[in-house]
Amino acid sequence: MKNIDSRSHVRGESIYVDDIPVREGTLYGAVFGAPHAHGRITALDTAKAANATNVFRVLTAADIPGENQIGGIIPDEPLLAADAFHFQGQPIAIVLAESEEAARAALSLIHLEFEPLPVITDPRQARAQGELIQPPRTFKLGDVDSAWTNCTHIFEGRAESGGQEHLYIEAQGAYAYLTEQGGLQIFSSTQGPTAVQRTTTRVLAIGMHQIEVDVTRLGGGFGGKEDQATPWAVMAGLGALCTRRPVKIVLHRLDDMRMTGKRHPYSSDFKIGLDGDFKILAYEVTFHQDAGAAADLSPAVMERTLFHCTNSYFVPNVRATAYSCRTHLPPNTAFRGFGGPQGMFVIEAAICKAAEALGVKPAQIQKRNLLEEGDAFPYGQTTSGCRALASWNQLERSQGTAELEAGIAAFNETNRFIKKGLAFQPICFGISFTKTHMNQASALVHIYTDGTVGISTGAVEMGQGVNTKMLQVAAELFSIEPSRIKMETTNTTRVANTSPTAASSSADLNGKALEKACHCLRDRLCHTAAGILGHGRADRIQLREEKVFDGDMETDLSWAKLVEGAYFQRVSLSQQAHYATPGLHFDTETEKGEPFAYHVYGTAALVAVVDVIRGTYHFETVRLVHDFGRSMNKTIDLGQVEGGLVQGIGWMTMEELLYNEEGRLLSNALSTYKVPDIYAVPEEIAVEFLETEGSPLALLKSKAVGEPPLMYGLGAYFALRDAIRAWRDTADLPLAAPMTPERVLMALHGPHPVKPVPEESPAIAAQE
Ligand code: MTE
Ligand code: LUZ
Ligand code: MOS
Repeated sequence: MKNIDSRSHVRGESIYVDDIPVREGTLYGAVFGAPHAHGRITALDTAKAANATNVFRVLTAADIPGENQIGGIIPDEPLLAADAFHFQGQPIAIVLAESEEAARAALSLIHLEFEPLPVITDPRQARAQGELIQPPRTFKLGDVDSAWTNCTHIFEGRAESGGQEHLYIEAQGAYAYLTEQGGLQIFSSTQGPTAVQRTTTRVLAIGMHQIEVDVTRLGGGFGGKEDQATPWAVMAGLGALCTRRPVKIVLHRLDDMRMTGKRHPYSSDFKIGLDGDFKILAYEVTFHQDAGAAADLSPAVMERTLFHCTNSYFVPNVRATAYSCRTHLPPNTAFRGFGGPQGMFVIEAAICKAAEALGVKPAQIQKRNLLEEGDAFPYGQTTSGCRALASWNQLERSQGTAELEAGIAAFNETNRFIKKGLAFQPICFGISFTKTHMNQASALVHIYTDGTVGISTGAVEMGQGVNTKMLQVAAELFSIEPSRIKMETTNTTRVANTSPTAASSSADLNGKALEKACHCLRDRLCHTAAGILGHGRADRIQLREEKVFDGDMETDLSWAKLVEGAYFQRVSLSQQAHYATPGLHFDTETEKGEPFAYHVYGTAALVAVVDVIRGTYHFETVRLVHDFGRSMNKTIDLGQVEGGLVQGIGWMTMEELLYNEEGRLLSNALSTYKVPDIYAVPEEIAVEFLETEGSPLALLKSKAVGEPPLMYGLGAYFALRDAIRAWRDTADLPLAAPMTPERVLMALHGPHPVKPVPEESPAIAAQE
């Protein structure tokens, strides 16, 4: 089954917010953001802007009828800054004009006076000054303090990972207009339609029942629209309410990059202890999360960092503490992996440091410590259906990693100016929202009298293929042609109170709700068919390929005739259903529980090739074995693995997000912020499906696949480090990502303390 959007995507016919035909009288909004990172507002004059040609009105905090508050977890962020601002680009005013150009042009006429205040851009400094979003949290297992005495080897260090721009192709945007009787219609490019509805209610002081949020699809979200699509939608709604005209706000790419939050940078300290056999006995880690200027989703992201602090390893004694530090950057937010990758990077860095010091390959330590069935995570849940070792072994066996390793050694022996490096990257990712109550979803199915079907769920299509998977569920349960089924937009009046499409869980949650609805309808139709066939034995009825079977006998009744018959018998052809993942719980007092429905495992091997004169590099091959359960759509799932992997490699290598000390984003355009393009993609990506039982909590036993593959990308950093090591000792190299070509060059030739370069091999001497 192909992705149902492929055809319209390729033909340019797919509809995004900016493609919605606008209504007569539409106004266009442009947002005036704070010119500095921290300041107290002393004067704001919008009169000149408001009088500019084609400008209709300028809105400020004073125009907000409800609460000037958009903070979801902690109420610490205004929609429009009124007294003070806390990051560069923080929205202060909205210009509404007859055209986008007129709105943008008027921005420079807004006059703001402010008293500058000190700017913090370093999370450790924020912690030192007591600037925390919430109190720190600590996850513990065993007894770390007494475990150190049993360790043969102990290593300490610091690990740092940078931020990451989402760079969804469709920028943030929304379109809103008033309908009759106080209603407000909002089209938003959001992963969380209910979040938009709820926050609009708060800010505009109108009931949720008056607000209809509709989402056709997103041109990518990657977490950047889980929460941060909301303010633009609320602003469009505010504009519509204040002017009684339709309002459209679509961010310019440069504004989107400057004003929105990104993946959280982390700066962390670790201490790791191993026994003589390289078993990890103890691990202690302190995370400093750069939350930016407001909480946004940072507390939840920080929580997932703690959940994944030991990645796919069993460590009997752990103490992990995380600080969410308030700085003056745009509030950082969800990004594929949601803090998990940042947590995993630190233990991988710790293992790498240990391996380099002990003179062994990191893989030796990694493999020795993989989780086994029944092992406990620091949060109390134990593994079930663990595939950590299975995926590693299968990778070694069928992807020829031993030959790969031998080939690299031979290559490095004989090549002086090009060096190769290898890294193994196991992953383990927990599936479920870590906030238990969010693990619910619903679906609504209508069967029309002609036998066609319309499906609504709470899931938002953002390129990950969830609509195709939903359609597959209905097609399979009704045993009808996919062409009979239409996936409707995600709309808050058809499916209410949704969780955002996030946590890789939307196919599982919404698909399970859809399964329930389809089962109900199928049961009703089987009863109807049994009645029509005269025996009343619904248990004998089967729907198969658009036909009704009585036991194994085909009948004259087709799907379409059955549906029509049901209508004339006044049987309901519509069904709503709700699903909540069973068995989940978590206690934040003890920091123990069963937060995840299941875990996804896998192992990758990455080969980096470094030009040691230039510091440039590429990835020759990535081979991986991934635990899909029983993939319900291999094409889509393969796409998720490839996309996630490349996005992870980008984060670890070329994507360097830079703010200066004034909190100004320097990498603010595509000329200065590099994401992987087709040339940066590994030459070979070999994905092997580890076919497993799946999990009963996964949709059709097809495991969630959206986020986990991003974490294979962590290996890119370590493969590069391994290649550099073939040229020069890396012991004193900071464990810091991204490993840009600039950083690689400095690692190869820079002034860090150098240990003696190993003797040159005879083969290289011969080349001389
Ligand atoms: N794939 C595409 N093409 N575009 C996206 O925006 N977002 C990722 C992932 N894959 C994303 C994507 C993120 S962050 C998540 S949480 C999941 O898709 C969400 O969808 P799912 O729950 O259906 O897996
Ligand atoms: N969003 C969220 C997420 O609110 N809770 C989560 O646990 C989560 N995990 C991954 C991605 N988004
Ligand atoms: Mo994904 S970070 O859960 O939107």
